[in-house]
Amino acid sequence: MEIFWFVLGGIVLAILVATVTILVGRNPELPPAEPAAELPADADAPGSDIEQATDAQPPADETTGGEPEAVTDVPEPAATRLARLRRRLSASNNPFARGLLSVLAADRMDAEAWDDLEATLISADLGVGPTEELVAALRRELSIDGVADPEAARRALRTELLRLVGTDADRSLSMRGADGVPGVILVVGVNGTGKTTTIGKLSRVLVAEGHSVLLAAADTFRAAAADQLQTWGSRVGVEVVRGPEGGDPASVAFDALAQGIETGVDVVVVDTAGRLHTKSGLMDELGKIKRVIERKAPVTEVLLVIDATTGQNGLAQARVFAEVVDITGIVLSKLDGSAKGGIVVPVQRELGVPVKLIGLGEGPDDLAVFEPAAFVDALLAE
Ligand SMILES: Nc1nc2c(ncn2[C@@H]2O[C@H](COP(=O)(O)OP(=O)(O)OP(=O)(O)O)[C@@H](O)[C@H]2O)c(=O)[nH]1
Ligand SMILES: [Mg+2]
Repeated sequence: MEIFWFVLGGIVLAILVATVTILVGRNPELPPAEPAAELPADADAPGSDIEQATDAQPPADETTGGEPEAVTDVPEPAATRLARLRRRLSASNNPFARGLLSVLAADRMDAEAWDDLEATLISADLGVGPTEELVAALRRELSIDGVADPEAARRALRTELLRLVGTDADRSLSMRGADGVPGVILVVGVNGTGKTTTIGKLSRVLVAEGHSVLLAAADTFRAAAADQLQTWGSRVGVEVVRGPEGGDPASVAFDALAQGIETGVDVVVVDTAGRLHTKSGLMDELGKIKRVIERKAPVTEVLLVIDATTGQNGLAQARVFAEVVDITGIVLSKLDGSAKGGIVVPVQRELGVPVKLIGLGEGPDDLAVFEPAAFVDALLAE
């Protein structure tokens, strides 16, 4: 019996020892568990490496010509641009549209309403000739269809406005250079019309469409002008060729073309200094810029930027610029909030070239391809 208790005691002791051994044996595992607990800290390191890698991306991209901005600064798609066009031209924002709608809101088109319509169209710079044509056509049409219906008046006005603006013209930008040389877009106009801003906005569109673009800062009057262009360019990863302040603008354009040909870009866009059309020396200089560029490559598009708010004066400018450089397209800037949207019609007639682009604000995506139906619909929208 004693032996039994002795054996039992031995077994219990053995179990105790084994338990203690296991417990103690586990304890040494705790320290490794602590480093394991530090793993998150270690994991932080790879984690921060990842963050660093993310942070490091922009510098890495800097070597590829400021790509990060091209990635982050995504131009607005055409569809929402058009929605904005509608908003900016609609009656709530645009005095021209407001004038048209108030006339159309009349119960009946009596003599006074016709006079009001005529006055609205003329003050919107549609021009006397086009206004008379439009009013005569409307009166003809509405006298057949029954006079008093404002909806019929709106439909007729839409048809006639569209006819005056024209739907046949090719409004695409011509920028296909011959034999692998870049297309060249030369941008001209009087001071402050929106040339540089338009080029900035246009660069974004071209880049978004997958074109490679080079900008030429051939406005050497002010260093700030080249800086302004550079700011626009850098946002979408587009390089700017610039010269010394006060240098020869033609030679900057020439250098840009040389670089554009060498690097094989699709299109070179040349910004020029604003110049009064009445200063013949400055106009001669513009002619020279174009001739010098054409030693390298044909200028495929000459865009005249006209500020829509300047009204009839825009026509006078257009005439003189067209004599010096063959204008191939018009950019009507500052149409947002302008009561002068009617200038589209006389300026196209005067020059025989279409409005191709319209500026609708100071924002980077406030430029739209001019689409007559969208333009007229926006003007006549409720
Ligand atoms: N509201 C509005 N402002 C515009 C538009 N386009 C340009 N602007 C503004 O007009 C001003 C002149 O624009 P710029 O692009 O510097 O004009 P520019 O023709 O290059 O001027 P110069 O080089 O000095 O002849 C700036 O304040 C622009 O933000 C537009 O479509 N709408
Ligand atoms: Mg400028």
